[in-house]
Amino acid sequence: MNILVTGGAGFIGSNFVRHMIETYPSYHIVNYDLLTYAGNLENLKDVEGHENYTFVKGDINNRELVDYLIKRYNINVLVNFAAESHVDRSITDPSIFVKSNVLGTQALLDVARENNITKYVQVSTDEVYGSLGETGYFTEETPLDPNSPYSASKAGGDLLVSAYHETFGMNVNITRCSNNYGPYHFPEKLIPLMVTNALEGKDLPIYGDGKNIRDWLHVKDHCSAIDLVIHKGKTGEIYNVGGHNERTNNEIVHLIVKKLNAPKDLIKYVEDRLGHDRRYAIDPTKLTKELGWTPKYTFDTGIVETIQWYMDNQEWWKNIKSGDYLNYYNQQYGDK
Ligand code: NAD
Ligand code: TDX
Repeated sequence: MNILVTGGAGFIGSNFVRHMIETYPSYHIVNYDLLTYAGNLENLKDVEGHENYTFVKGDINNRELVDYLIKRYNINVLVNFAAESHVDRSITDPSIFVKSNVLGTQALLDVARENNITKYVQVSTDEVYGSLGETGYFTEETPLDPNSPYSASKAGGDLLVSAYHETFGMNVNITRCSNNYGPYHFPEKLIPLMVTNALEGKDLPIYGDGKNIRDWLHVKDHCSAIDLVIHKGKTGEIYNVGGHNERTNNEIVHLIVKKLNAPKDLIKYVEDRLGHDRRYAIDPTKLTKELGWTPKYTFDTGIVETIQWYMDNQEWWKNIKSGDYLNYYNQQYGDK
């Protein structure tokens, strides 16, 4: 297989590129990424120069370049991770979310179709289903009901993928995963933000009452699910990905404080996120029953390993936190 991975320099994409190179030495992986603030080639330093790996910088909206790469590398599978991914940024500036997550997806679908790509996989999110009450789970049949500009743009991309399957018969799959955690997670997101702030002795800002619930999955378990979907996913199908691991934000932050032996008074309750979804929880039965997926990590071991990774890789996150990120951070948290 020759796989075009778009957005492969971000958090999940870089873990996926590494997973595929290690698992399938005969495949060629072409990583195409715009290197926005979230894209970072340091995430893939260890695979650079590997004979089955190529990196190309570019925008998924650049149809000519994507077309050229598909032809040049005889691409038969396209996996799209490329997206603006942070909910808070989508509240401040929604436009780029529509451009990359909706129009970018459409550009990829057009070029993939023109080149008769055998399989297109769209990496999506549980946030497209909106927010749950205290009980119940998202299944693949749950109606789309996105609340943030981020999740609305992801839902828009998903609808185009389904439409290209129905209208043009393209062989597509959509995966909808819950919140990931693990190595190379950009420090604007809850877990890496709290771990790195605690290591720096900085405040730990919890939005609202901290009782919002997220369903956490180790990024490597997400990668193994996408791998299965590429190889065994049935045409046009959607697969939810999650490991039944619901935690409140309060639980997550208290756990991190405890593991790092950090002072509890670093925890600060700040103004809530606008339109803050209360609870996400995934029912992964379809993926488990039909494709045989099972997660390998428990949260208890995964979070300890992840905290250790941030302790061992301080240069990686300190480089990020001292750059452009500082302006974002001051804008986001400065007045809270
Ligand atoms: P990320 O922000 O860490 O990485 C996104 C990558 O896409 C970056 O490398 C960035 O440079 C690249 N990119 C952005 N716009 C681009 C464009 N126009 N052209 C080419 N490249 C572009 O995000 P992530 O957390 O790794 O998420 C990857 C995908 O998985 C996203 O589609 C996201 O919606 C989805 N997802 C994320 C999670 C999560 O918990 N992080 C959960 C479920 C689904
Ligand atoms: O400083 C913070 N304080 C806080 O309380 C931050 C950054 C977050 N939070 C809360 C908001 C959420 O309830 O923590 C929870 C998790 O927040 P994020 O890490 O921003 O993730 P979330 O909004 O749940 O979205 C993530 O999971 C689904 C990814 O960023 C998305 O790309 C993915 O689709």
